[in-house]
Amino acid sequence: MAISRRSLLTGLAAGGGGLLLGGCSENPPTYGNVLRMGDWFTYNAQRLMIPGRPLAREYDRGDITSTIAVGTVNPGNDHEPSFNPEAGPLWARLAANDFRDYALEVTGAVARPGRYSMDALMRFKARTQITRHTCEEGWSAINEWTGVPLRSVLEHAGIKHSARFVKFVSYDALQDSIDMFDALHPQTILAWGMNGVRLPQGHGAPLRARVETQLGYKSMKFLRRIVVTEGFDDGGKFGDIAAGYSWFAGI
Ligand SMILES: Nc1nc2c(c(=O)[nH]1)N[C@H]1C(S)=C(S)[C@@H](COP(=O)(O)O)O[C@H]1N2
Ligand SMILES: [Mo]
Repeated sequence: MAISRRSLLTGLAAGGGGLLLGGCSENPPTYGNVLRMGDWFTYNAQRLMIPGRPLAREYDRGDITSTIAVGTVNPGNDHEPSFNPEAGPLWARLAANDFRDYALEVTGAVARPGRYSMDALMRFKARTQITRHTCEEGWSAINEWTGVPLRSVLEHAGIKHSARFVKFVSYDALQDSIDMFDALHPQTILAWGMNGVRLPQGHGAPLRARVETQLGYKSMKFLRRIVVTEGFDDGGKFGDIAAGYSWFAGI
């Protein structure tokens, strides 16, 4: 399956340039820093070499491996390295009530900003995929993920033509973003299920991103909010760059 060039251009072309054609100043990972030219090259090389939209490999149920939860496993625990004093206690309160009061906030460059409860998210047509998670630290694991394609939620909220990135804000002290190309990818889902059960706490309950085209750290757990942005936002002290990671981690 491929996202047509037309839908890509609809999503990206506004605002002068567009990702595929833009010059350096339009490309997110460098912003003037020579050391980040490697990111710029990887990003552009991938985007040029993959004009269609290849799917990440999908596996069979028998290939599923055990997985440990890494990074934040409990955003409500103030001993966690990425504890967020503002959001962590909110998550703990929601978790105590089985996330019945949870709502994902969708804001930014959308026609209809809003909040989506778990029930609302689960009413969208779900996608299930068995994929390999590849952590930047060298391990990988295969699991089945079920959720709503990010694309469905973005289209429901009404993506503005100026939209170019989707930012993920977590209940811990992490943020990340992906470009519209990956956001509209059919395997980019907001997962609420894992291996046939509701997403376990340590793996990002109640909702996490699965970005199958990039390394594991791009699959943000414990989603609080998604913000559609027109400009690149590196997440400041909450972002990849501050943590020493590449913003673009295509695989
Ligand atoms: N909010 C949040 N998301 C996160 C992390 C984290 O610490 N906090 N760790 C990332 C990293 S480095 C990896 S490898 C995966 C781990 O997912 P898992 O715990 O389900 O194995 O989540 C990613 N998403
Ligand atoms: Mo990771």
